[in-house]
Amino acid sequence: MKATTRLRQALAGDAPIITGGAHNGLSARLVERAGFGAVWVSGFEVSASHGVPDANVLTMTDMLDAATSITRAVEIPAIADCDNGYGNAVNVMRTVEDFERAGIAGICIEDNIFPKRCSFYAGVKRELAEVEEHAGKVRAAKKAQSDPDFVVVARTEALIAGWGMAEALKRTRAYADAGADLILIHSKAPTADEVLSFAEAWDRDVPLVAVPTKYPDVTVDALGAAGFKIVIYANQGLRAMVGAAQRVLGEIVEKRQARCIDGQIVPLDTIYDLVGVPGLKEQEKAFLPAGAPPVTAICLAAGASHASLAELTADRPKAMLDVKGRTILARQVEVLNDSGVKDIAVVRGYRGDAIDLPNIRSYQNDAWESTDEAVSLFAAEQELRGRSVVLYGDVLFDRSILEKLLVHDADVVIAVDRAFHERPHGGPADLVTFRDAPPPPGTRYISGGEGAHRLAAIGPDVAPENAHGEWIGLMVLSEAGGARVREVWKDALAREGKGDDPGLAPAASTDEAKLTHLLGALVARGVDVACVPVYKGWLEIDTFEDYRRAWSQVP
Ligand code: SPV
Ligand code: MG
Repeated sequence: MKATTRLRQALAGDAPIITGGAHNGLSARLVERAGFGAVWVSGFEVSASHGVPDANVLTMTDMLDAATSITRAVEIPAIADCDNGYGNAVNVMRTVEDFERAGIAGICIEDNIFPKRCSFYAGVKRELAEVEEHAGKVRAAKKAQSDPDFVVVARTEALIAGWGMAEALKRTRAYADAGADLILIHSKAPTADEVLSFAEAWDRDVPLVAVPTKYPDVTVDALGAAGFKIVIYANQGLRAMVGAAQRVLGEIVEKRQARCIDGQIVPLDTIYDLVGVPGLKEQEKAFLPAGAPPVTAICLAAGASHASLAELTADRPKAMLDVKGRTILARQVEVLNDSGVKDIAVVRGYRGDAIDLPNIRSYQNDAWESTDEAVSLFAAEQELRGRSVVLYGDVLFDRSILEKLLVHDADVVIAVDRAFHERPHGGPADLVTFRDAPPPPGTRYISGGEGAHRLAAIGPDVAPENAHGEWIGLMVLSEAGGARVREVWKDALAREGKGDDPGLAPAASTDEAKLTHLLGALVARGVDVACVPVYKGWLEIDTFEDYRRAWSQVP
């Protein structure tokens, strides 16, 4: 239904329409949410919002802009304060056309001369237009409207100017006779007596409008009983905002931080809601290309280091070791970011407080001394909901390796180095055998040309002579893959809880479980773990010897 028709319907009801002043879309939304029946595009508020007095300093188009943002923001009908119509009757006609097009349900024009002065400014020049001139504007406005439901409110400033009740009545009768739909009788008296006496004397069949700014004691119902059909609370919202902002801003400057004003300001979510962020999300979902689903990286950096690195890692975990000016973790983050993985979580444990990279989420494995990788991974369980990259905190790898895994569509994908024979090994290696016969050792895979193999067995127990490669400590899980891993873990915990073997052999308990044990358990359940073959291009920093090698090999 059109705003004009809604306003007409509300006017046909018994109760007065409680109307709230606004100056933009947000303030209008506050008016609407508070339960007002209509919004008043207030010249006073719009002027104030520009930091200028309410004195025709702004132009008609400034007011039209504000009115447009208001009608776009709310469902309730808007009545625009059009001052004196921004000129003579000719200007009024153009004003009506423009405001009608902006979806305004009605305008109000007052009998101030141009340029006007706000009704409440003391000590300023106050002159009123001739009665005939203003009646002419009312006739022009009614003639210019194209929608028969559009409302023209005629306002007299006779009582404001101190010209008396007789003058106010003379003027408003003329405006009613010129076709005004409502009469606004404005008063700056401290009680409602003046407007109530006016209403008492009012002898036209045209309803009245009140603006109880200076006489706030009167109730909407009392005004309604006296014949007022619209009651405008013209600027209380703005004054509330100014009061709150003055308090809060002053306190921030005084205390030099913002914590002190917690509780005095609304949470950001309140603003998100007011400006329609939930709708924005819906629109994005409905109309933007889905693109690749976001990927979260989970870096396991909880464990302590090998004895040979004890001195270097006395105050930090291995992931925070510096390799030629950047830490291992910073280098990992860079490779992840370069491959489009921006969402990164780190599981901390040993010296976790030393992990201080910006833009990463942190989880804590407090039991890092007595538990292993699987417990660390599940400290960040909530990150396993979508697609994820799981990596050890002590490996450096080429971006091309990660990208090979990311383009793969299997639910569980691991990177397996086929050149493992050539790699110097400090500690035990996670060797891998494939279920299917691989090409002969030394085969160089060409990126994109090879399929993945399927995992048969993984871990340091795989005999080198049976191994087809070495897992580099990097895996990618789809949403379903993550769900399977969680399922394995949940079952293991449940079994263990009942005193049974957790099913993560060779780990005897969930505390001892490594990622290789989770992978083995997936295979045992018939899950295909895709092994993407790679040829070197990575480093594991386990021992001091590895660390020294990293310094010589990393660019
Ligand atoms: C306005 O809100 O701009 C009005 C009402 O005209 S008042 O300021 O009370 O005069
Ligand atoms: Mg005004």
